[in-house]
Amino acid sequence: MPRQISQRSLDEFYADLGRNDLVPLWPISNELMPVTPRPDTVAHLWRWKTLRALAERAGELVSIDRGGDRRVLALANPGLAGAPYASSTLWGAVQYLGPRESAPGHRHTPGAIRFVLEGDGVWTTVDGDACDMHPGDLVLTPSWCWHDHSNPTDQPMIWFDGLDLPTMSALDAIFFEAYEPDELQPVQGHNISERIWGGRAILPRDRDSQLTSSSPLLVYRWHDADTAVDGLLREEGSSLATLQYTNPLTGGPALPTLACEMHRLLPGARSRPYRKTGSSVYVVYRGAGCSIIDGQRFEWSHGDTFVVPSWSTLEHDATEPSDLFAISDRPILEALHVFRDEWLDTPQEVTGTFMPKESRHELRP
Ligand code: GTQ
Ligand code: FE2
Repeated sequence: MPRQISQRSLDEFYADLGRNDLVPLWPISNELMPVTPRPDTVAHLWRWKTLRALAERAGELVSIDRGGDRRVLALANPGLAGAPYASSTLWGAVQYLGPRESAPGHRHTPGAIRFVLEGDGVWTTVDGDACDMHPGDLVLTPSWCWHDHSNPTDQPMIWFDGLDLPTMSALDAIFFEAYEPDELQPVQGHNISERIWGGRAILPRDRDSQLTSSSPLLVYRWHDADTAVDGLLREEGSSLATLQYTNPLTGGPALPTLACEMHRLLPGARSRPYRKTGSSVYVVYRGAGCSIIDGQRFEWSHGDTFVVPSWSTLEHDATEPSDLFAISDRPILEALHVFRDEWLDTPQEVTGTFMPKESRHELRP
């Protein structure tokens, strides 16, 4: 520097920057541009036992009214300062619909998926098409489609909800509209999209879809996922097979903003360590085992739900044949040409085991 600069003139300079709504880059550049992603989102797991019990209590204590619209418990990632988000980009939740209840119609720009964990006989009506929901089925409610949920049975139903809500919120692109004046839309028929678009790769020749960027097929059956993942696993002869639920018109992801996947794991071998940009929420549909995320062991079985942050190293180790359903923000990263992933050669050293909350303090009955 040409001449001596006094501490006082520097202090005054920084104060003047602040007063003029300016921030200098030099003290924060490493934080703004880390060498590799440093997410606030942390790896975390919610036990099914806890989710199930608290969802049921919500069913006893809280009605579904206009305004709230949904009886939903959002996964709140402990790294996100109390925000009701599973990761910085993904909404994950459990939704509970009691016997003979329905959740009123509405639509919003965030796109959503449902993956059924327990119960049978509920349907989600999506733009007039009542999509019947059975365990292991995936139902789409693409952006701006009217949707409501109906339970005509005497049993409650619980499913996992995934939405791109945090991303839409960051983009200030959220619009919402309640269906009026009735609570529910008229049902034009059941499983219409499945009859038209559900023929595996054999599809209508002369039919345009109303939906373009989202899949026109709104429901993916457990039986089809099971058959497909079984075939792939056998053919590849490995202990891990991954399927993507695709838009039959494009072969791309089911929703333009959300990827939906099914991972089948066989016991006996740890999967190869892997990391990718973007976060994922995993829902254990079947089986038992553990996943190692950045050296931490997360033990899981049916209904447990866990978050894998961006660029975290992930390995699975099943103790039973297991099926993990997952959502991720990968289509967004791919569309922007910033998706990266890699397989690593060395298994992680396990440095700790995740302790879920309910083993630290007991839940009330
Ligand atoms: O079922 O329509 O978990 O609108 C969050 C927002 C579910 C739904 C959620 C929603 C819904
Ligand atoms: Fe909704």
